[in-house]
Parts: sequence; C-alpha cells; structure tokens
Amino acid sequence: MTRSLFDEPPAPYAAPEPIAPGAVLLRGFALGEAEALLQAARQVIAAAPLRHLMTPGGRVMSVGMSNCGALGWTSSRTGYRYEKTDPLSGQPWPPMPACFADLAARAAAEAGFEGFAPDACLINRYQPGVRLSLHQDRDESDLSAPIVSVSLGLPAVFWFGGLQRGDRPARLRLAHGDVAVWGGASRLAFHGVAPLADGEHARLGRQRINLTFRRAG
Ligand code: MD6
Ligand code: FE
Repeated sequence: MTRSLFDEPPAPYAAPEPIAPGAVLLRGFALGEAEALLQAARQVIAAAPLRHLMTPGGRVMSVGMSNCGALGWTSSRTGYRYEKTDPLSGQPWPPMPACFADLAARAAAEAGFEGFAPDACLINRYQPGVRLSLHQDRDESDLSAPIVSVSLGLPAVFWFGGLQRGDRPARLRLAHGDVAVWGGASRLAFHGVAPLADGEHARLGRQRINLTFRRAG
C-alpha cells in the first residue's frame, strides 16, 4: 500500500498535550506499534465479530463494536452493562492481546496514571458518516482508573466536553496512532465522535478503528 503525496507524514511521539484536568492527548504514541495492534484486533474480530448493538431506547448503534478481555461492554433493550461472555456466541470474550494491555499501561503511565491494568477493551469501527453521540463512560465499577483510547485509520473529530451535558465541547482531531487518556477530574466528562469524514487511509481504507481500554470490574 502506498501513501498519498498529500497525506501528512506521521509525527513522531513528542510529549503529552493537556486537554483538561486529568485528560491528555499523546499524539503518535501508538504509531510504532499500529501494525501489531491491527493484526491483534483482526484476530479478536475473527472470534468476536463487530456488531451493531441496540440502545436501551431501541436505536441501532451505527458504530460496529466488539470486545476483548475479561469483560466486554454491551448494550441491549435492557440497558448498558459489562458481560463476561459474548452474547452472540455465549463464549468468553477473546483474551486481551499482550500488545494491547502493554500499550494501554504505558500510555496511562505517560499520562500520570501508574499501574493501569485494563480488564476490558472495546473495539469500535466507524465508517464514513458514522458518529457517536455525546455520552459519559460510567458503567465501570472502578472510576479511579483512567480510560485509554487508541485511534487507528481515518482521522476523527473527538468532542470533549465537561461534566454537564450542556457544556460546550472542545473539538480534537484524533489521527492514526494517537492515544487519549482520560481520568481523574475528567473521568466522567461528556464526549463523543463527530460524523466520520470520508477518506482513504493508507492502511485501513475508509474506516476508523478505536480501541478503548477500561478497568470495568
Ligand atoms: C471513540 N471513544 O473514540 C469513542 N470514551 O471512538 C470513546 O467513547 C471514549 O475515546 C471514553 C474515553 C475515551 C474515549
Ligand atoms: Fe466513551
């Protein structure tokens, strides 16, 4: 696969960029290991396919989702929850690949959260036009742990708001290899993803893959 002349070159990782208290952006932090992450993600998805979950309100989510690790996030008419097994197969979620857990722990430490040991990784797939509306991540029992979010493929505009739904969100561009870490005073900040702009990513084509690591149980 070739890079377009007009793609920007991948920036090497420099330093954490503060977003809000407890929230930082590590631009390019995962670039050097993106290929290993994608290979591992492909294996997870082969065992636990991406699916479009139903919200409690009865809408089908446009983001395709799967999980790996001891716990997986799911949604249905009866609510949002973490499950030990994949409802599609009845089997445990695929184990978390070592390269996933390792990257998440290093990114958390870089952001000031030592000892992060995720037990859940949600894999999100966005195709052009797909969005994730403003929400809080609050289904985890341990809110002292941060969340680590890895972006791969097409760039997205991430909305990062405050603790009230009505707070006007900042708009952050998340590109291939960027890692965001949210914890502390920002752990319950409202956030979302703007409709994905169409494009062609050299490695992933017309999609964005996001890996979100949590301490859920
Ligand atoms: C996404 N991310 O970037 C969706 N949640 O595709 C999230 O919903 C998210 O990136 C909590 C913390 C970081 C995130
Ligand atoms: Fe979220």
